[in-house]
Parts: sequence; C-alpha cells; structure tokens
Amino acid sequence: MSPAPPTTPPSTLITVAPTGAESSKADVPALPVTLEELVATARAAEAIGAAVIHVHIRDDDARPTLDLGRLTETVAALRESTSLIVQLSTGGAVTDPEEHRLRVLEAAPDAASCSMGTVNFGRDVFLNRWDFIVELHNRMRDARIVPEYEIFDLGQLATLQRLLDKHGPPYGEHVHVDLVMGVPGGMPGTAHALVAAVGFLPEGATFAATGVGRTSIPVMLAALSAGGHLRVGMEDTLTYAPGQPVHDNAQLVARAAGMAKIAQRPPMSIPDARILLGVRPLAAVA
Ligand code: KMH
Ligand code: ZN
Repeated sequence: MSPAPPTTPPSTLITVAPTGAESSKADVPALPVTLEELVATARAAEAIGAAVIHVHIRDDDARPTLDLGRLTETVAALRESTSLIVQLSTGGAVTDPEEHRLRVLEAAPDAASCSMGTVNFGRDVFLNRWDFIVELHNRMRDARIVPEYEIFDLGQLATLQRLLDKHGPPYGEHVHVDLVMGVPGGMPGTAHALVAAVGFLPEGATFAATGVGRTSIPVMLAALSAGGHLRVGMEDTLTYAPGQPVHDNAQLVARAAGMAKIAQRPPMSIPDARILLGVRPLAAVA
C-alpha cells in the first residue's frame, strides 16, 4: 500500500531565490548582485509574503562567489534588515569545488540547501557525490543548520531516503524538500512529474517546488494543489510571460502570493515558517 498523501497545510511557505549563479548582470540588469541590491530585494519580498530567502552572492565583478567573508556579511545584513529565514546555497555554481561549498556553513545561516545528487545542468554537470552529500548533511546537523533537500530528479528522492535511513534526521528533525523542476537534464516541470515526486517523499516531509523558465506556472499551480509550498525568483525565472522579461523579484513573489491566496492557502508568516522548518529561534542565533 502506498503511504497516505500529505495533508494540505493551511498556508503557503514562500521562498524567494533572487539571484542564482547562472545569469549574468550584463544580460539581466535587474538581477540583485550587490549587498545593497540583495537587502532591498529581501525587504521587498518579505513585505509581500516571502518567509525564506535562498541566497547566492556575487563578487565585485558580479561573478558568483562563495567567499566566506562576504557570505558572513550577507547573513548579518539580511538578519539586521529583515526577519526572513536566511538559507545559503551550498550548491553555488557548477564550477565551485566541494571544500568551498562545505565552508559556506561557517557563515552560520539559519538554513542551507543540500542537493541530493548529480544532474546534467544544461551543458554543464552539477556534481553531488554520495560522500559529499553525507558530509554536508552531517556538518549541517553539527552546526544546527536546517537543510533544504534540493531534488532535481526522481532518483534523488531515493538518495534522500537512504541518507535519512543511514545517517538520521537533520537538525530540527523535520525534513523539507525543494523540487527544482524543469532544469535541462533533470525532471520535467510538469504536474505529472510533481505528483510522481510527491509519491516518493519521506514520511512526514513537507515540500516546496519551483519550475525553471516557462515551467514556473504549471509547477506553481501543481504544487499548490498538491499541498506544497513555493519557491520563486530570478534564480529560476527571467521571463514573466512570453516576450515579457521579469521586472524584479518582487513581481514574482507577488504572483506567488496572489496564487497562494487564490488557492486559499495564503503566505505563511515567518514565525510559522520557523516552526515548520525547525529553524533555531532567533534568540539562539550566534
Ligand atoms: N547553481 C546550481 C548549480 C543550490 O543552490 O543549492 C546549483 C543550485 C543549487 O543553485
Ligand atoms: Zn540555488
């Protein structure tokens, strides 16, 4: 017998992923790449209904970086200016070495991404070896950082189950998954694929979903109707409608918040999101 379907939560956790590592500022001038731009984006997203920010940062030349000093400064600035849950990317760019990706945790965010397998990524490869995954999962638990398990393809949910079976639950005990759909090389961004993925979630897990490019809307609608949460932002979506470039991240968060309200699952408050994800209380943050 297959496990019972997850119950539908009364509200929707919205994560904004404003920058990513793949787009260039020259091609996408609205991309937030400086600390000031990132903080302004975060404040706007919070005001509209986001509860989590998934952060990639850039260097002075707007190139992706995992520089620890900058990451630490970014976490501090986001905490000072917003109440958002700060989730740092440990995925970085496809060119980032494993030791740099592990060192991200030293910036002491509330949460961090933890990808569950290797996937073709357009013409590149996003490499996530089993031993690296285990190291990341264990170090996050030791550092009391909540993982968001990033799933690019169906088999990565089997890897997640194996990880939990062999190495135990994450810090906070709750398992939260992000289905990153429509990456060229990963699972398609369709309702059919989303329903299949939901069937392989670990027991008790919650999930969010994001659809890359033009899969953004089908994935958003499917996630809402399947009881899931949403990730939106310019990391994944640069075209708002055919022929219409995204104006800014706030536009994407506003659309997600609007859809969540239509689904009668309005944006989740940040205190509720902290409880759901098992993030450390603010008073306990070093
Ligand atoms: N930039 C991708 C190669 C994550 O943030 O953890 C990986 C990524 C996943 O964006
Ligand atoms: Zn990312």
